Amino acid sequence: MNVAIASAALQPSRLTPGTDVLANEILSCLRYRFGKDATVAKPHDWLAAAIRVVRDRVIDRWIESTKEAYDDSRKRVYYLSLEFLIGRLTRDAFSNLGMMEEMRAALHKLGVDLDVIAALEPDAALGNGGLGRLAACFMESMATVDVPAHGYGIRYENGMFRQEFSEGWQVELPETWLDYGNPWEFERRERSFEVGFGGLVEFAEGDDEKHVWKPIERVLAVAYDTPVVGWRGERVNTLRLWSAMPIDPIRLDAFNAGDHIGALRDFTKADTLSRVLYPADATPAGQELRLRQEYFFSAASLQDIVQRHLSQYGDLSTLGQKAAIHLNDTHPAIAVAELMRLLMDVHGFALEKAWDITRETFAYTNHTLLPEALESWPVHLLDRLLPRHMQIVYSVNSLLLKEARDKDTFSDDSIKRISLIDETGERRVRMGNLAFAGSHSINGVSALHTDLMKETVFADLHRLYPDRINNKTNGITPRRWLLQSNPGLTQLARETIGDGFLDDVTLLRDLEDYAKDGGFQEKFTGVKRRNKERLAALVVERLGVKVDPSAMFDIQIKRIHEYKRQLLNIIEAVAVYDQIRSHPEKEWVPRVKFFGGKAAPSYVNAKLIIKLANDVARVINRDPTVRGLLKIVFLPNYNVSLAEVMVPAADLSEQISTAGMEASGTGNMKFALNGALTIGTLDGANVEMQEHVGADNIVIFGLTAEEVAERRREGYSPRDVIAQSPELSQALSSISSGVFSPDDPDRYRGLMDGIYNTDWFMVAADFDAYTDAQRKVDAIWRDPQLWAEKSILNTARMGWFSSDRTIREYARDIWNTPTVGG
Ligand code: 26V
Repeated sequence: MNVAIASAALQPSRLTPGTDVLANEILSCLRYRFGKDATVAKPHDWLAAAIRVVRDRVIDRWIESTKEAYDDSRKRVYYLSLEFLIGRLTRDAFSNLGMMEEMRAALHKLGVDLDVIAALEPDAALGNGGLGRLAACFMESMATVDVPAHGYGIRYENGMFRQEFSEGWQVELPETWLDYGNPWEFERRERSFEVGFGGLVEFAEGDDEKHVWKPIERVLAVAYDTPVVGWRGERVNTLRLWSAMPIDPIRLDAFNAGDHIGALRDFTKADTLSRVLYPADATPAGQELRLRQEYFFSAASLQDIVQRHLSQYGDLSTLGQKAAIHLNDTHPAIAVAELMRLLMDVHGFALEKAWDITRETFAYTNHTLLPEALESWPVHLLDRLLPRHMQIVYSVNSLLLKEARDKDTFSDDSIKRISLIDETGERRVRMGNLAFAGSHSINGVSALHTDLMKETVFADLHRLYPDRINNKTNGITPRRWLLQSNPGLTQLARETIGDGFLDDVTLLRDLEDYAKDGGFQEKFTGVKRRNKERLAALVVERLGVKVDPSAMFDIQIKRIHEYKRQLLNIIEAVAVYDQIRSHPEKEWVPRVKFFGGKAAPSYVNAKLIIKLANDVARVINRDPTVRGLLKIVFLPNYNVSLAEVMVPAADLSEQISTAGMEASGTGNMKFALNGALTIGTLDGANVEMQEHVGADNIVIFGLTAEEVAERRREGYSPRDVIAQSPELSQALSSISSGVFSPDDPDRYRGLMDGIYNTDWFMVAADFDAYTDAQRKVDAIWRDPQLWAEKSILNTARMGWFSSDRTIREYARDIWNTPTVGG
């Protein structure tokens, strides 16, 4: 299906050359770069040619942006992230450059439909979920608010897996996004660095103070650069992704001796480093390859950063004044030890001085409190793979523990918790503590999450360094999540309040004046209706299921995880199904419940939840007694591009995590900006969304984070709760007894027993509050004007959640660098 692309037409700028010129450039690109003419060019060729023509225009700004940063010696920001969940790039770039309409016209002249070829671009899915998508939004916002920034990551050949369903079960298939090449990237062979592993540490000759690490293995990190265009194309930053290569691609001696496989061993070994993205976002990866990936990209990035700094300033003692290195979670935390190594072993700084420079340079964002997602590496593994780094960890640990001991207010237990080494079982290095100790700023991603960080994982470190933890509530880029994905709403807003909000999305608040205006409500609802029709068409195309666009579209899209509680949503659907059948006389609000999301391949319960949703969908969707009042649709292969179609089509956004467990959420922001009402718990950024949109315009239910903690402390008994709720008992027992799995009646017994016995995620405890909240949603829906008003107010009041605001706060409070606008 083609998703219509319209852009917020900008004033023609010096970047827009005119339709005829563009059309000619596309033709000559086809001819001279690809050796084809219009008669033989395939759709992929047209796309590649169109991209190159635009890319060439980006290059001038790119070079200028890079030069400017040299000229005025501005501080540079380096964003280190193992994930960048970009999605398609082309629309972003065309639209930010204001070239969309001209490109459309130029291609049209050549008989090519821009929407058709744009849909061919694969998603760059180099991330799992929220953390990776946030990195992509941040890259776009840094370019927009004029922060000179480089993103650093890995150029995975296989990004996030493609999800298919086989009889309702998730099947993972490799996604090969580079099959047709990647016209946006530039390979920089000349920008390559060696990265070592293993070996031993020696003293430098004649100097017992200085250590020399002699790795036994070496690989080459080769840079691939992608330009990141800010809004209106003023600044173009760089996303630099590293690809691993063997230093000697082939061992000729082995080859000539007939050992053809052995001759290529180095190649295979290096190649695996940048081969696949780890598809887990909360379960411990544990494996050596993951640590190798983390060190590989951290070490390459640091060499690059240090080299750039030295060539401009000549001396590393000023590094922290001229460079801010940001750690996106602990995945690049080994960079702290690597910078220490470079400063001490290569550049001769003493331990304390190196530690000062390091802390001045680094900052760290924590994205989860889930204990199982907090990284730690066995000491023996780090020692074998990175022996010098292990020594450095011990050295900085003694500085850290001395500071704590000197204070006299820390008990032995609290010193044990501050230590970089966890000695409670197998000795492990705590990467969160290393990142914290090595940074001058540690931030959470919503107000609630930051408070919880101070009270839980980092309580002791926070007591030792009370000024370091700060909050930076997440945001989303309004360019991708409004202007591009919802051209209808963008156009309506422009007609109503003018163009100011294109540059400052908080100006959407001017729409508040129209929230009760019947004429405007009708137009607003009309836009939503067309977005729903577009999604309905996609559902027919992908699943052969018909859904009615006048029903409420209730959507939960995100990674499948027990704490996100897709199960609560499914059980509620089962309860409603029971009700519809047992009370056919009652009036029900017609709903379509949409799901989308991937489960980590090793996460058994998450995969079972997907199967359950599909089993429940099959039964409900085929039951004539339901009379179409309830439908369930699980769209496979949820990714950024699918989100761009689903988000603008939502009436209701499900943000129902167990309070205290979702660090922020960013999908919640995308939906509300596009006019969906939220049903949600007081978790993550939902709390701040309630403050911004107003308590009347969001439906909040359930236990608070504090209450969840209290219930767990006092010994929560789900069985008692279930016994009190006939609806819940009925739903659980029908799932448990095989009503939805007649082919395997015990399939869900274990999953349901988990709720009866432990219910760690408080599904039972929140169930009645959730169903009450859903009936409240129904009541609002029955009053279309009231719904429209609340929906408009959501759009009008979500501007604060722009990632431009978030980045300005990072720049001001953490990186100490100026921004424009705002
Ligand atoms: C953790 C791990 C653990 C080891 C295995 C591989 C792996 C890969 C990713 C992660 C990160 C999980 C943390 C995460 O994605 N957090 C999400 O960050 C979003 C942006 O701040 C936030 O909105 C979500 O609430 C939070 O769950």
